[in-house]
Amino acid sequence: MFVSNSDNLGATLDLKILTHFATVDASFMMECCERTENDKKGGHLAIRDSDKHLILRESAMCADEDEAAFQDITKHRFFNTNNLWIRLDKLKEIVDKFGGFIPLPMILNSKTVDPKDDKSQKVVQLETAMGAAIECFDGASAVIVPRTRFAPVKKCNDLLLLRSDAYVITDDFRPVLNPACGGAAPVVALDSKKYKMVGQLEEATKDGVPSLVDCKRLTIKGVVRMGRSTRFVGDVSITNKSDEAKFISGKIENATLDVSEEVGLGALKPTVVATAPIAGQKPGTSGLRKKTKEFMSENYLNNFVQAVLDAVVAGGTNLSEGTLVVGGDGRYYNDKAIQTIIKMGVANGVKRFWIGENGLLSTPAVSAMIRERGPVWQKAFGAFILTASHNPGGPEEDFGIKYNTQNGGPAPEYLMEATYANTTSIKNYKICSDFPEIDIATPGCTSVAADDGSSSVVVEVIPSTESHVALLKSIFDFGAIKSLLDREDFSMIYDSMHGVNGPFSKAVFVDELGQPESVLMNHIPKDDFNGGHADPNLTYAKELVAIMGLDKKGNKIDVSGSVPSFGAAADGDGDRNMILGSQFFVTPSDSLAVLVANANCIPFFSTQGGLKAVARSMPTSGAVDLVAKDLNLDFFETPTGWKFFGNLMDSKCIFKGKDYTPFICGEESFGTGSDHVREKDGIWAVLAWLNVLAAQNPDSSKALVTVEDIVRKHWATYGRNYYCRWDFEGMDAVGANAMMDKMRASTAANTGRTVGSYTIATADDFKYVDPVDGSVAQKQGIRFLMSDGSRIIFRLSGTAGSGATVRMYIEQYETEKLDLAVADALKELTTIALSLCDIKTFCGTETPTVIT
Ligand code: VG1
Ligand code: CO
Repeated sequence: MFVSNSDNLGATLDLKILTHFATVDASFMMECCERTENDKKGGHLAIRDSDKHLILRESAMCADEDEAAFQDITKHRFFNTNNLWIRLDKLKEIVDKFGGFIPLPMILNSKTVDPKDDKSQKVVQLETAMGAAIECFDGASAVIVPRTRFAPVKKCNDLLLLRSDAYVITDDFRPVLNPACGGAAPVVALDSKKYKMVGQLEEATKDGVPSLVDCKRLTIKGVVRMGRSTRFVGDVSITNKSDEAKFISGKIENATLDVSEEVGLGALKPTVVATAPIAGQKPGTSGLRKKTKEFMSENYLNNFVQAVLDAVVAGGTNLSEGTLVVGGDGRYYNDKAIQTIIKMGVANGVKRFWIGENGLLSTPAVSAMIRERGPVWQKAFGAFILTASHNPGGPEEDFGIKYNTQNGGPAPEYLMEATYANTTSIKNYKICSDFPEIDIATPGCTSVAADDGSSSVVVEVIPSTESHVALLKSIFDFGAIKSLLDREDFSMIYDSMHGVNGPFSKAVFVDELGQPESVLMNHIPKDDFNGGHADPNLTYAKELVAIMGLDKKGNKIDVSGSVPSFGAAADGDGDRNMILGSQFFVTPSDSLAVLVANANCIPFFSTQGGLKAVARSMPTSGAVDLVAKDLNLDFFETPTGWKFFGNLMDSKCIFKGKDYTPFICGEESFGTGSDHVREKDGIWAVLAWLNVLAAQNPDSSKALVTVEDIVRKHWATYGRNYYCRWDFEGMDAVGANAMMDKMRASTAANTGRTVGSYTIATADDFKYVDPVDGSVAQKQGIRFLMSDGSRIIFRLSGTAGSGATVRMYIEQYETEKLDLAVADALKELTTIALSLCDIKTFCGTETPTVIT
């Protein structure tokens, strides 16, 4: 076994040395170099009188009076490179002999708890050196090797040199001094205070590593920045006495410069602002959502944005390559937050931004923009979406922010966990306070250059609907949809609930499909959604539901005039949809099943060889399962939230596994979508329904096949999954958690129990093992799975801005009775559910705020 220090670039597995090790038949062999004046403080090799074993002697083990002798390089001639060769069988003998470990001498070091902070708590570090193990081996030996076997990178001086063109990589991947240096490496002396940590050097070389191949000596005092164009020649010394890092560019030859008075970054100059952790910045199902006031309080947004950017960088993303997308659903504080994010992005190294016109980008549009827009070198690496989705907006209501990654989908769990961890330890954030405010109302480019010309930043304001509408046009048969919409006996209305979907519905239905503006409802975005709850369901989309001839339970009401044939609604950020026929409500679970059953009439699916796989979130009804089985599609049941679908869609292109695309997925919460983006997509679902309707109505002279006809036929084929969700909003979090804990603790006891006319076949807490990356999501909801296939499920919402929201999901499958009122069909199960959770005792009520 060959062991070495990871910072020793000379430590390659040399076959000649290996052969030597085998030939001399030693148990342990240490590579040594001859000590020079420079090495006199380091440890040396010696022979212990008592047993004649070779031992390693460090300065910490040396008595003061022996110091001079210790440093005498003629007396102690060899030092340890820490390149070690060990016979595993002999190692095992020693480990076995000493009960599982090697008795190594302890070395004592004084350090601080935070190595980056000299002032942090002083601690004693106990260390054992691998090389010291030499004393434990009978028959250990040493070999003298050339100095090239010992090339440690100890300081930023070494690292800068190594990263520069003073070093080259050989064909067998060893870094060696560039022959052009003439055998002597340049002597680099960076300011030891300013370039102690690697991060400081990286900051200085963010724009590239300077050329050092023709340099003899480089001395830097103070902070500077260098770039790819910087070339040091001969003997160069630079001093900067100001506290702003000055940029050194071009060729500097045999010069002593004082750059203290030079111009700096100007508008691009970052300021480091001290801050402290703010409790409760843990992202939920879909980002961080809190009261707007909380978001507007000092440092709240800044802390979170810095925490995300740090996590993204730690995850390996280079912020200065590609583009950061920023946009939101237009709620109160959207515009201000965008300016802050731009300024912080610049300070953290972002060079290009795409901002939605007026700050508006729906969630699916962001996903489309990340995936579709720009040449390769501009491709977006991520996006901030400013939304609390369907939660009300305004100064007294909710605000939210989430981060999407390069695939266009919500940040995966590990990134959000890293972000949260960062929020709990944050000490400062970076912001370019002098960066100009961007006029986000006008499409166009703003380019801002540093005063010293070292870099520039481009902020592009983009028509919000551009990428997304172009993508939708490539998915659906717009011609067929237009023919349907143009029919005398067909009419539609699309309620955007004053959310971000307004401009998108206008672009698609008015501009592309030539419909009158009257098909649009509430399509002007408002920063408080006009005081409403931009949540597309029977309760909150009241106005639309009445026009469609229904009450909030989905029952028909008496109507005087004509009712549109098709109605739809979107939520605040445009990723949800509600589908209605004339006096007919389609549950989201049924909508998913119907779309899956009819997917292949949509060109996106038919031209790719047909739909391949489907997925639904766990609480979503099993209606789609029946279709998947019938059509022999791969099927997945995931936890709530869109991020879990993303991995399945990316199984091939990112994870190199089986391909599940084309793919459709959905949730009971009015979310449906496909792999065209990595978010649910409200307007996609509306167009999908219209494409299905168009395909069912090829002949305009025949009577219209309606939404209701399609759904009833579906039930007749597959049976009907009666379904409802009860939401208890604004519950006391302590009570709600206690209720969940109790059910969690009783799963074993509840399994097998008879409740009313049902038997609980299994009670459990849903756990998901991601089939693509193996990650595990625990505690995803308490399930009561009845022996007849009915289900009762409880979850706590992960999107509530404040307090707790308990969700109760009820499902009953019927093959015969297809025409019951939902409430009647689910009556007994609902009563059972209320008694199983005992919400009355825990939360003081059993009346839901919303039923969907
Ligand atoms: C809710 C829904 C969930 C959806 C999430 C985000 O989450 O139940 O299905 O994915 O909102 O949707 P929760 O944790 O509150 O149940 V959106 O349109 O608010 O981004
Ligand atoms: Co939403």
